[in-house]
Amino acid sequence: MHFKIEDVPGNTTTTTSKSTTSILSSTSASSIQYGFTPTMVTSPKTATTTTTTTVTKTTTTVTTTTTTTTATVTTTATTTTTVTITITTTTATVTTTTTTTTGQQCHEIKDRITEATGSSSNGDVSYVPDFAIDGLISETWLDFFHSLHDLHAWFQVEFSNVMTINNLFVVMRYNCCSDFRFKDVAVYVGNEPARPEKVSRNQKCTFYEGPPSNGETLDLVCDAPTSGRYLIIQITNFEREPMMVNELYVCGYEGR
Ligand SMILES: [Ca+2]
Repeated sequence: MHFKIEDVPGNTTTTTSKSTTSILSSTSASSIQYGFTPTMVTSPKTATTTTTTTVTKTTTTVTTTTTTTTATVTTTATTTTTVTITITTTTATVTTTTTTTTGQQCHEIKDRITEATGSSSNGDVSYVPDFAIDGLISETWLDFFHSLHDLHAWFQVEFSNVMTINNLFVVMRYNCCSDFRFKDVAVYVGNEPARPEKVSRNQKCTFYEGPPSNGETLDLVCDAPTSGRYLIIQITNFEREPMMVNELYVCGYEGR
């Protein structure tokens, strides 16, 4: 039994079915600016707000009927007036739907990733680094990147060329552990690959204190556009927690 991650429940045979979900949709974007054809994807953080407005319209129709009787005798004259008023009320309902999109737009550059590596893998083929860039989100106990309890555990992707990174989406592991392990995480971008047990010396793109919720998608925005051949997601504290990445989406463009 090489499946030794301590947080897997006792009866693992009931939780090994795979279920994957892709959360991002793609549309084409211009290739003029970036020298290649980037993929436009919309943030998975899309909220829909529905507003219902009720308008009441009142139409009033007044019909007046006048009857006049005039006596022909000289002593008495009588005039009778009858007024009939008809009121018609019409109610109309107008529904207005407003869709509000939040989060960052992303020129996704997964196709520029040539290799994914980790500070280690926990020894099971179900947790190798490639699962973090396969385009799928695992909702099970398997099929995401999971390192050992390394000091300053990290996950790294290498690009085919120098890329400038604006932001990234990191999908957390479902079911367990992200809510206490993914803390004090820095994202570094630069030309130096990650080293065992060492905090990266590349430029820090952003820092996330955490922790997130299990299954949460983090929208991490660089403090400033940051360029390099490597993007490294690394735990910077000394708690020796494993790095786990369910899926990574990197947003940027080629060059500096
Ligand atoms: Ca994945």
